[in-house]
Amino acid sequence: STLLQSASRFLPPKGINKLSYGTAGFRADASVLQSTVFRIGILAALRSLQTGGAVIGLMITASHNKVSDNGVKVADPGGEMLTQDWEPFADSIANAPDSESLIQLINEFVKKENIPLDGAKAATVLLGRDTRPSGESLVEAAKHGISSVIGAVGNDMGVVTTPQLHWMVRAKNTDMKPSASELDYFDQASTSFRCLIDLIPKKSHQGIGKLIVDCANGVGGEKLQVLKEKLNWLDVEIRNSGKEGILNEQVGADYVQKEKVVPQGFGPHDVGIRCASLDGDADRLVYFTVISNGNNQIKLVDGDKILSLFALFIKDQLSIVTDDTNEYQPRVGVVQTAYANGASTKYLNQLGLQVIFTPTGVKYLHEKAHEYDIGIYFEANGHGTILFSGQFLCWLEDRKSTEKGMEKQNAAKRLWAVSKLINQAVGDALSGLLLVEAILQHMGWSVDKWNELYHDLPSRQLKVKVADRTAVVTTNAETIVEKPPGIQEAITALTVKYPQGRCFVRPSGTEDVVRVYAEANTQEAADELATCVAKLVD
Ligand code: NG1
Ligand code: ZN
Repeated sequence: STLLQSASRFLPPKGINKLSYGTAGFRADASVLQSTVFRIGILAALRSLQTGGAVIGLMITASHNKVSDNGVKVADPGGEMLTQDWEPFADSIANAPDSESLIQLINEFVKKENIPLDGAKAATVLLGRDTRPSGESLVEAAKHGISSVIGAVGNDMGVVTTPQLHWMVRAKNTDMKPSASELDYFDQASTSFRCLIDLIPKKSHQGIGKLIVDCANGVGGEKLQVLKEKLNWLDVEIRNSGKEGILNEQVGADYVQKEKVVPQGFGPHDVGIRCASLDGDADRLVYFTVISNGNNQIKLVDGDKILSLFALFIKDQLSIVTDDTNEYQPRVGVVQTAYANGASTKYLNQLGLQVIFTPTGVKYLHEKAHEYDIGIYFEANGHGTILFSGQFLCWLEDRKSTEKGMEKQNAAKRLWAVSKLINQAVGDALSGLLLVEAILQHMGWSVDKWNELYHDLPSRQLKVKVADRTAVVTTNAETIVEKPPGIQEAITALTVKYPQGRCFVRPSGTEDVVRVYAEANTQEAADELATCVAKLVD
């Protein structure tokens, strides 16, 4: 068969470690990924068949990893991450040693899932890649995998951000836009952004100065340039767009958030200016300012603070649109992980918002946020978005046109524009950036004013290399250690010694380490607590 022929051309190299779909798809050195990507091409085509011919996404990226790495992940019909039920199948086919065992696994799975392989339904897979040099040949491998499934076609979108690909998948399947393209993405983002700016009350309309964006030398640079040309009065300077240096090397959101120093190309001349960093595939966003005489130190404005800004704005606008006489009261939920700074959680609670915790990983946060009319989620590292329920959007559409009173109507229009601007499929640095900029302009706030919403508690993150990270088992959104026995009691005994102390450990889903996180009232105390707890798991 054609599958057997092409499968035998894509065999995994001998002697590599077992691959795992993990929290963010398969990632490894690009040179070992050809067969994995070919096989995930098959999986994506099967998923399309199983979902009645829906468009499925396949993205070639390794996000913030070094340039020699690459990876592959799959987007489901709604634009969200591949359903968790299919992850074991992804793992098993990625690790099949030869074509015969691969074909056997596929046949078993097709039977079990009742996937119609008769060619009656067409399967469509949308392909995208970031700017890594290995991307092109990996996309070719994926196309071979897709076309080895009868009736399946791959549509190559070329170089796009991860969130753009997810957005297009979603738009094609659920927004009744079968022809949705990258151009539609840019149109929707720029139109809804302009709408938010036009709705700013005249009195608070004031310049907030320019923004400088570090694009991690990745795909975000060229895409932000397109937005900048569409919004020609938007005062943004683009740095690290790709020509200045190497992808993710001392640049980008991951580097800035973890190291808390300026990225390459930034320095004393930028003191006082609002700066932002994207990661390599533009699905993470953080802001920062350069500290004067600070030896390249920065003041970080992380995902928790972006979340807090969004939550505050949404809550304000919602309180204008709704009143006690409305029989429909939209439910707002804010979703965080244990890595959220304790000061942010306290702030959100003080705003009267319900805060829920999930384990680390976008798939968990996204799923939880879906339970609300407005679900806002962010990881501290800058990945997050806002989800709106269909029921809420219907209600809002009605308010937008029938509501008496200018301010009520405007607030409804603002919320509507937010739902169009922000990516409903996945966290998106570009649309997130436009929303931050629109809200700051609306409030007339500087980045410092924003940063003063609350003060981060000092924190420390450490990683401990262990023989077997699966020996650590956690519960309660990863805040409590269940196994090995005795560890949790020891962590608690250490933590209570420090004012405002909080500490947890968990096995990483992407690296072979156990992570330790500690928070306390001083940096010295947070460092000490983290170091002591790290010794417990070592
Ligand atoms: P792990 O390695 O499971 O901690 C990391 C990040 C997650 C998420 C994933 C996927 C931290 C502490 N963890 O997961 O937030 O972004 O990578 O990329 O930043
Ligand atoms: Zn990323």
